[in-house]
Amino acid sequence: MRIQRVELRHVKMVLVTPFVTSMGVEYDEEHIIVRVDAEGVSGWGESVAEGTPFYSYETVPTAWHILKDFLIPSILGKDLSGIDEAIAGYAKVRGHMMAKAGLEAALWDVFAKAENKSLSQMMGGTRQKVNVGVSIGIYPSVPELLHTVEKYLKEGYQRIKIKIAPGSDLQFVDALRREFPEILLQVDANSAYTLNDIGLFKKMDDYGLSLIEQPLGYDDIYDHSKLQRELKTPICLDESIHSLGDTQAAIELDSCRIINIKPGRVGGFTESILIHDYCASKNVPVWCGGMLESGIGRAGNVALASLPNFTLPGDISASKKYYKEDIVDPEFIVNPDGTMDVPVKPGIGVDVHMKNLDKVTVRSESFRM
Ligand code: OSB
Ligand code: MG
Repeated sequence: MRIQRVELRHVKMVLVTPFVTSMGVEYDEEHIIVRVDAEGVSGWGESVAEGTPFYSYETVPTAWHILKDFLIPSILGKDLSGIDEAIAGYAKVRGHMMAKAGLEAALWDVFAKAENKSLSQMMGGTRQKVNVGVSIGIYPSVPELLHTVEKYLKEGYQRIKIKIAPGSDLQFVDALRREFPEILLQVDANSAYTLNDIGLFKKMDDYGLSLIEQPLGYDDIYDHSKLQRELKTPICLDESIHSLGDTQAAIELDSCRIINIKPGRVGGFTESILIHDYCASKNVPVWCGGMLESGIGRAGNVALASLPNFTLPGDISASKKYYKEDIVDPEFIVNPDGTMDVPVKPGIGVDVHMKNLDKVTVRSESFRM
């Protein structure tokens, strides 16, 4: 496929509810939408670099720079045989996984549409529906959190993840467990603790949590192995994992027993699938994380989660959980049984809602051969 044009759009979408984590409060989400045109086919991807360098060092401006000055020039005008050739062309760019993943996703969509296959089929997916969960920010009080959780459970979500931070942790876990003894419940600390907090995690160990996500340093693998040794509850790594190599190190060191795969964090679907396959070979379950994506990024996550070793419900929620209006048509919905349908149409399997996309675009730039 000859790559004729690439367009970047900086989008800013207002969240339905502000998202509070140990990293701060987010009121809106900024990402980059990538469009690649090749021989009459348009492919769409989403780079999940955010407006702030708090979850990751990448931001919209850094991803824009890397895309514009290095990644796009490496594919523009080329007649690519496939996605691997594109990846090989920019492999010398170190890091910047979110920038890479946005472009790679658009290329997956181009090649899938050209072959008349859904993304799920292209990736080797085996499910028509994926099990989904919801990620809930930190609430000011226990009653407000209980009320929110009850609402999501009624909508069908199969598991609840709450964000925790020092001072906003055990009281919420304790209250949720009392109220909902049977639900799949997990916590995400986004690196807010250190090994000095081992006493707190030992207490949390008694609540039958499915996992504790990224309790320690955002780039740490070693300290997590020391914590995992002391706990029955599986640790799940998010921020620390950027590649298959990181995954192998974490599993060999027993730093975690579950992996959160976010395509944006590991450079794209290709690396995500390698991590999935390795974890499957080690009997390590994986689940698909989220970055408050629009429907464009969500479509890729749903397709990825249709692979066989995605055995735990993902952070893949309905469009309306995040945004009043999505930029795809139809928007993503959650079935009453807590599943989401995997799109079957070619590529991302949903149409881009151009009018809504224009409304949230704050800057765009296009590049031609
Ligand atoms: O740590 O998983 C995280 C959102 C933005 C940045 C980091 C994280 C998250 C979420 C939300 O937890 C997941 C989602 O519903 O998209
Ligand atoms: Mg996380």
